[in-house]
Amino acid sequence: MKLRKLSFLVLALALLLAGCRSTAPTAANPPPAVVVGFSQLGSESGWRIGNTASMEQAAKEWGFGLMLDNANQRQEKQIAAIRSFISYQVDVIVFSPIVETGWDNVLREARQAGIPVILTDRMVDVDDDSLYTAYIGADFLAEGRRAGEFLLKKADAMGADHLNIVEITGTENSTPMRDRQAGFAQAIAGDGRFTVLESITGDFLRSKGRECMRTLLDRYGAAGIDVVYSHNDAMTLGALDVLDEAGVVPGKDIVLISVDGEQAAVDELRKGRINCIVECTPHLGGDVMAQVDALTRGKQIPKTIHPEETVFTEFDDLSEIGPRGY
Ligand code: GZL
Repeated sequence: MKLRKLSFLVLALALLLAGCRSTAPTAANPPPAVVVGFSQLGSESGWRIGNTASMEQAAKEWGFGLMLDNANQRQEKQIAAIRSFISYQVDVIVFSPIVETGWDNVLREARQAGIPVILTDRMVDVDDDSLYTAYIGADFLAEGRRAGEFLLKKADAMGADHLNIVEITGTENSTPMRDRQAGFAQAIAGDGRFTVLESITGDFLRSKGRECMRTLLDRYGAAGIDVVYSHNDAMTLGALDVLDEAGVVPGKDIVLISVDGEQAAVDELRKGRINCIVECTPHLGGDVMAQVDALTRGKQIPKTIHPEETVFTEFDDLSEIGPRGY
């Protein structure tokens, strides 16, 4: 334990210098009893920034040391961060895997080191699911279904007999991208009113959401697109920029369905420029750290924990939506 406290001091200072956030212990502020290594995948959206803040706040409330590494959208950086957490011998490793595959080896190394791993926000696709202790994050299939169920209701309200859909997807091979696409497809399956013309990836980035919308408008024309289904608000906001430039009235000429529930997007929903936002909460820190606490006390924890989530649509009383905080 003494070695770890000393090395926490050294490593905490090194992380501080390297730009990773850690609270360097002092005499007045002794090293924490529990240290969490958290590999965050990046800062690509308001959702992600809100998620990081939630994790930092919850660690502070629990009195845990938090070694936070931001991988800036690079899987190899996440793998390196996990290896540094192993060499430091943190109590628990938490990470949000940018994509589902490529984690088996590093997760085996964590297991060999006797360090439990909690997945937050996104899943991994591994041969042996005992390589991680728990998944704490959204049910993305349900989110996708909610998006599709809104469209069924919207099509009924429009009295539409056919609607052309374009889809702007999130990061390829990430759980939210795969399951939001699958859930949406399940909800509209068998209903002859809908054609998905094309799905292109915007990588959850506003800039790429803009590029995607421009490409789709060039390819199909505004008259050829009835619905945009975008896997996150950042890309939706980028698409809105392009629709405005093209003189298209979003929410009226083209139906927009988005996911996350960032404040900026809810503001657009209230203006009628987005028709539906499926909520995906970034506030996972409380659940994660409560499970870290249980684990470090030797308790069994649930394999899967999904947060409560809802959907905001043009058919709802939008005055009931409180401040979003991200
Ligand atoms: C969802 C999360 C996604 C958000 C995007 O849990 O992984 O990543 O929907 C973020 O905003 O980039």
